Amino acid sequence: MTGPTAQAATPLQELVPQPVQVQPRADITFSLTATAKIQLGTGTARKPAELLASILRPSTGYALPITDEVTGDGIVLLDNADPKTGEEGYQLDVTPKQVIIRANSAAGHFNGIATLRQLLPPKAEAKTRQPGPWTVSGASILDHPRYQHRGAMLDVARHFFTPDQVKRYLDQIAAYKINYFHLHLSDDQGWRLEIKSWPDLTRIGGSTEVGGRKGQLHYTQEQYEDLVAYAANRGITVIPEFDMPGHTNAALASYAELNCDGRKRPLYTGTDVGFSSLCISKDITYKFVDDVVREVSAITPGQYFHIGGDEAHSTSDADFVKFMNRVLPIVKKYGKTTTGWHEFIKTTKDTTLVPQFWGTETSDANVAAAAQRGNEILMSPANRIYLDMKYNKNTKLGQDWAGLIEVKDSYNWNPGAYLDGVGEASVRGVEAPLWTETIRTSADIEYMAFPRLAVAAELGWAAAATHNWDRFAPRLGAQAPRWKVQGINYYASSQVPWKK
Ligand code: TNX
Repeated sequence: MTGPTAQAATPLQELVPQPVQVQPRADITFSLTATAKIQLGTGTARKPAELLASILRPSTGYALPITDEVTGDGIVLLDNADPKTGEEGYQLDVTPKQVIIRANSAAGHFNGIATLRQLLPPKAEAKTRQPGPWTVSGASILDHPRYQHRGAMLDVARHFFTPDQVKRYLDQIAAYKINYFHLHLSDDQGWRLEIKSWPDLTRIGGSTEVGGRKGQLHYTQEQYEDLVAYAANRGITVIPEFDMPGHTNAALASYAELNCDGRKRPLYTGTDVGFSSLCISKDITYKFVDDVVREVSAITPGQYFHIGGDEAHSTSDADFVKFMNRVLPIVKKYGKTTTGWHEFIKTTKDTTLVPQFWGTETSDANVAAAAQRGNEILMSPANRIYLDMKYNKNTKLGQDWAGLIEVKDSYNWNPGAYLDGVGEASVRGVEAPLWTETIRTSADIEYMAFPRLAVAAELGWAAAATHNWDRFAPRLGAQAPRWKVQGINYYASSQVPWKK
């Protein structure tokens, strides 16, 4: 081959993220037909099989029954994958009559299925019946991720998003092998999850948002559990965040006793940061935190609880330490592992906790010291991978405090060699946060997240040695037909050769 544009690319050259090994088998083509079955050779693949069926049944119009018998044509899900595939990898082999996916875990099967979806024609993603053929080019793929944590965050506090809007985003991120979804559930402008022992958090604190819209702008615990299950059925673990001790005006407006002066704060619908703080010296503050962590942990199967901790500009350093010294043991008591914006890590030497770096510099002494002690760092540098940053000065949505982030800028950094003193082995993964001060609709979410969310997924999954913008750009551009079929409102950056 003389170059990516010298001949028509096959779907094997269009995968995002790039797999570890792709061996084309030019002599083989598989076609999914009306008699195909999704065959389970292992119980761990049932949820992945159900997800695949739910995507392919509407578009193909085929019955695609899920069977426990491995026989006949169709898609076969087996265990006993090559140990090289690790916890989350898979092998995918296209034969004339079957596509065989092997993995040693449900996570591996979810990832294999995400690859298979991209090997099928884009119309496979349609919600209505489309004409075939449903061909897959012959290939053997062996794949596993660079990092264990590939994340997306959605801020539902600045603007509230309904469960259906959140599910739409979950569908979109699952297609790129994102395995953690961080929900920013409280901030100055809103408290978004029902806490039964503190009902005014949502009754008052969840009654408005940026811009002043009024409503019941929160999730009941049942709705949250449904979202957690919806994510799990796509291989995604939810990480709930309750930001503290700053970013707490919504709570301070709901309960007078959380304020040092015993007076409720007014609701806030602007976009300033850094003006609020829980009252560090009052015991009721820790009763409040305990109740929130207890109730939320009980309905959160994932290991991580995010305590925020960022921009506590209205809390003194000494108070910040005092606060974290009381809060971190509460999270532990309820069986969860604390993750938080990186500021909190200066208050603890616990190496199991996960600081999320969100700075705009390439060095941070506290984060480097934590990495030296053994903490794993989650990488979200704001000037690289904040999805709310404008692409260029003409972008109507978003902010620019961390800079303008064109698609190439979001790609051209190495998470494993970015922060001084934080090498590859200290990096847990990459998360792309989407703050929503300026974001109000699903179309807005999609415009900021696509294509940069796919970039984050590539950085989190693809092997470091494959990092090359000229080779990545056409693969990214090849996603456009899939996004069009799904009605995803992406930003058609002129840096990317978009496929028609
Ligand atoms: C900073 S990043 C914040 C958020 C804002 C965001 C806007 C971080 C941990 N805190 O409160 O929404 O900037 O880009």
